[in-house]
Amino acid sequence: MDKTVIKDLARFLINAEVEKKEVLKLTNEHPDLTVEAGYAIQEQLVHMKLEEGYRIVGPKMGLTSQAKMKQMNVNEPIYGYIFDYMVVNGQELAISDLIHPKVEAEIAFVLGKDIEGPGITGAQVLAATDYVLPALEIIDSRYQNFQFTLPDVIADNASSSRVFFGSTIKRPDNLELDLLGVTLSINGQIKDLGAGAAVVGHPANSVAMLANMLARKGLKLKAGQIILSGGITGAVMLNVGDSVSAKFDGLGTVDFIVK
Ligand code: 0L1
Ligand code: MG
Repeated sequence: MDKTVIKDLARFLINAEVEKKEVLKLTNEHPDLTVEAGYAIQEQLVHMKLEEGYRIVGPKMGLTSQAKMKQMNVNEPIYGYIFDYMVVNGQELAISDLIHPKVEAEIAFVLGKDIEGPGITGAQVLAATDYVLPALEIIDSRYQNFQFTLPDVIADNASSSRVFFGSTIKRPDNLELDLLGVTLSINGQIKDLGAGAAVVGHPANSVAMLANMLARKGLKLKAGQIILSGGITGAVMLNVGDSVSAKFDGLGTVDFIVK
């Protein structure tokens, strides 16, 4: 794809985020957009955000559940990036800054040393992990009604928007992350629940897949990055006034209110 078109499409998606306006998916105008071109647009978008002065907190995995992969007809998750401005300090989500946010519960990993694929396994990820912590990721596709194809959502930085991190941090060897149960409640009602195994069998497998996918681009996972491994629960739509609470077995709770 032509470099100018890649730049224009990346700017189009950044503008949609900044102006909080949903847009039509890129493949309406560019029906031949490939997954590779989707990542080229994402890379350009990341480059532009870095140039604007934002910093990467870490990469994230998306579409890690069987349900989401089946829905998108893919057999591999996708990745995107969480930036510093996306991390919410405090317990309030300003919905007026967003388009149509949804929330999903995830486990985040912080590595003690770099991991470089290919061939990385979940066991190697666990051995390299300093600690894990609970997270609530807010996804906010820039596309109308969350309607997109795979290249579209990759270009849109995997719908990344905001994240709340919990304050309980633990070494992974003290936890069975695949069996770790999570409930996601809104206004006191459980909206979804799951166990870590919902994330490609084990959240560490997801981080290993991420390392191997990044290796195809000559990139690696870096020590100190906070990596979101993928949704244990489904993504639930948010409305003003919602009180959101997720309970993670052994990892405490993460709560916020939608303002
Ligand atoms: O973090 C995620 O799993 C989001 C991936 C993009 C799909 C979506 O927006 O639903
Ligand atoms: Mg997610």
